[in-house]
Amino acid sequence: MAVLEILEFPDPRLRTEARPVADVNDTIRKLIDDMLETMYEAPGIGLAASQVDVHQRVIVIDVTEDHSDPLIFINPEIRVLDPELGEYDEGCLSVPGFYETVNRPRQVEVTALDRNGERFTRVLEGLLAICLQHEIDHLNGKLFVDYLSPLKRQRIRKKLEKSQRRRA
Ligand code: QAP
Ligand code: CO
Repeated sequence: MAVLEILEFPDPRLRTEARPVADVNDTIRKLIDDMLETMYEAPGIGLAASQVDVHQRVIVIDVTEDHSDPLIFINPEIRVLDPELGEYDEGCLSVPGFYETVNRPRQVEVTALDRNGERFTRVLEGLLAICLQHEIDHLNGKLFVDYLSPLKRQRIRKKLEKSQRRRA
């Protein structure tokens, strides 16, 4: 297993639309294991392959404190079950240090493939529902900062560019 480099906003590669996985094989399973290790090491609760510069539709999520419930979603499709929007203070490993309120549907049904390529369907609510929608946005080249005002987004971009220059 390996810890992968996480792309940071405003890296243009985060805007790439990810392609569906054609075959859930050992290469994809290795990617999943590396993504889980990368997410746990960060630490974070969700990671999309786009964030590690792999533009395939793969997401890992674990909202438990003890890393006991890793969830894998390959080629996820969601359907909104409860269109009522809930507010959540979201963060992102690609936007380190910034948390802002985003509104999203509270309850969704997801159909996806698991790490064996088996299709499953699950109803998600609470943080899991929010996190899955956030990660699917990544697969579509979208970031939570896109929901903020242009002024807020610009401020975040300037601060992150500055810290990226300091590290370079
Ligand atoms: C997405 O985000 C998410 O700023 C997952 O300095 C987050 O794991 C969806 C993280 C909240 C819904 C609600 C962020 C770690 C982790 C940071 C994460 C940071 C270090 C973010
Ligand atoms: Co994110």
